[in-house]
Amino acid sequence: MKATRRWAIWGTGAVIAVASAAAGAATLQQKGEPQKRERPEIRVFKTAACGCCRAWVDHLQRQGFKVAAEDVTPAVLDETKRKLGVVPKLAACHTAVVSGYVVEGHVPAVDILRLLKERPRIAGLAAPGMPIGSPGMEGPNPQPYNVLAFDSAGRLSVFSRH
Ligand SMILES: [Cu+2]
Repeated sequence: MKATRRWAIWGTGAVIAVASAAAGAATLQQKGEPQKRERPEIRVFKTAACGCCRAWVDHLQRQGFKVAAEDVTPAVLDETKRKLGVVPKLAACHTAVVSGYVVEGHVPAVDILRLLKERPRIAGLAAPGMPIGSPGMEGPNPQPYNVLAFDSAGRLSVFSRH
C-alpha cells in the first residue's frame, strides 16, 4: 500500500518534469531563427595583415555564424594548416575549424551550412588559392571556382561549383 502510493507520487513528478521539458523545448523553437541559433562557432586562424580574411569573417557573421578569429604569425598559420591536413595545393589564406571540420580559404557560408547538415566523412572543405568572386574576394571579374572536399588520406572531390 505504502509502496504503491510512493510510486504514484514519483510517477506524477516524472510526468510533470517531462511535460515542462516539452514546454521548454516548444518555447525555444517559437523564439524564431532556429537555424541561426544552431550554428556552431567557427574558429578562424589568419594573419593580422590579411584584409580578405577579415572580409570572409564578415561574410560568415552576416550569415549568422559566431566567429572566433585569431591572428597568428605566418609560420604558425603554416604549421596549423600542416597539422590540420591542408596540403599546399589546397591552401589559401585563412584556415578555420568548425564542428570537427577544417575549412580552408574563401569557402561560402552556404557550403559550410551544407557540410554541417550532411556531415560527410571528410576532413574538410577548401577553396584553394584566392578565387575572385568568392566571399571576401569580391571583384569586377569574378572567376568560376570549385569548393573541394578532402579527406585525411588526401582524396579530393568537388563539393560545389560557383
Ligand atoms: Cu583571402
